[in-house]
Amino acid sequence: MSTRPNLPPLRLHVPEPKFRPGDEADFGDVPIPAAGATPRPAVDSAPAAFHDLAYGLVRVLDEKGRAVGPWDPKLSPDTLRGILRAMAKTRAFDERMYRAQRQGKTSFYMKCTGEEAIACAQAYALHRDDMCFPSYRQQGLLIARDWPLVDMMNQIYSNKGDRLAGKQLPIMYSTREGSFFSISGNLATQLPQAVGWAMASAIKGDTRIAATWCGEGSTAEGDFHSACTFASVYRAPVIICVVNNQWAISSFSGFAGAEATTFAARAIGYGIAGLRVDGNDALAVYAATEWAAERARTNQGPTLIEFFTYRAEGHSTSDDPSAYRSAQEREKWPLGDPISRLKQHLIALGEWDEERHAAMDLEVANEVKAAQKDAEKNGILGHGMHQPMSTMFQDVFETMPWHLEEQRQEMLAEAKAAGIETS
Ligand SMILES: Cc1ncc(C[n+]2csc(CCOP(=O)(O)OP(=O)(O)O)c2C)c(N)n1
Ligand SMILES: [Mg+2]
Repeated sequence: MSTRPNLPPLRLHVPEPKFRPGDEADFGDVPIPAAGATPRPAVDSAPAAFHDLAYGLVRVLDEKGRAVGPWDPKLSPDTLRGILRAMAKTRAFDERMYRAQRQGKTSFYMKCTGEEAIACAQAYALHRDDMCFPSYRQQGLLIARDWPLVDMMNQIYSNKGDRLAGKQLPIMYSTREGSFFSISGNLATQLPQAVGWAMASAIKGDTRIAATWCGEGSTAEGDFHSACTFASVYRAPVIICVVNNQWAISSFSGFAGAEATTFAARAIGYGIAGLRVDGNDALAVYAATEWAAERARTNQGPTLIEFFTYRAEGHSTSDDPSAYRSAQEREKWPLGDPISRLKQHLIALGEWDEERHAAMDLEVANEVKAAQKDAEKNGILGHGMHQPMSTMFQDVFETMPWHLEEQRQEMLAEAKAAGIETS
């Protein structure tokens, strides 16, 4: 085969996850710096001055639940309780909607279990009108911003209250009033869109910034890299968040490059400020986002933040993680559970206790249950047609192109001939 027998044959490296089903999981080799050990650079420092932060881990909450070090955002107990409640509500919402899918009330659902601190604490650190370009795992943004749960459920059920009229996959919310850009099933498209929106905001002389999220797997898409280039070149007022939950359906993070370096280190090549943050530490998430937002608001440019976390459950209701990863990973994962960690902190401060926590869990579960009851009045999957057939081609283009109008007419004529109701 070889044309030069004196040279070794070439070979490829194919990444392989450390643990597979049945394996003992051991994260002992994952470096976890102590809470409080990472310096906090001034917001106007040049990105080149803090390269180390792309390889470390910003952490605030220590093992005893104390907030330590320069990144402690020093939030009031009320704000801490607000973030805790948003996370608990997100988890309760996920539980309920997962169950609704299993009951056949919707076709699809995606949980964010274990990742709640990211969207929930960030919603508190951003302004309400900062524009969010999320992926499908940041439902916590809407929930923390007190967006009506019924509205989200209507979309999940594609029922007659669905503001998107059944045109999107369940969980792909969209709300202009909520500053929440339409979620796209095409991974990473939201990144260049967010950078473009941020550039437009600056061109108009506005004061609003943009934030965008993608999973670590999605950084392998070209869109991630063109977004970083534009963000760097024009110093766009944007925060690019990479949620590294270590899995992309059944592909582990190694296939997106995690064996070679960190995702935060992608920032260095683009000359962007890069931070790597404990994604299960709500205070570190808040502090990093506040820091990045201040950079963006004061024209210091973009920040790329990697949130290191773990996808505690399956990718979606269509997935079975026990087929490809060790069941022990979740319990062995060293950064813990974000809700338990913030709860422990509030208790350590003397601002919370087990009784109040149990009462809160009950309250949010009841709130979700009541919303579900209301949403189901608008219909669930399989219980008839919730949107008139005649609307099928609407709301895709501002003005319907001739070929869609032609197809619409054809469909209506066929439905009429078959005696199917269309309006
Ligand atoms: C362009 C594109 N490629 C592939 C898919 C199929 N797909 C949907 S989600 C997913 C995994 C994404 O993983 P990651 O970015 O890590 O996000 P996570 O699901 O872990 O939050 C894949 C491959 C898609 N929707 N779009
Ligand atoms: Mg992932």
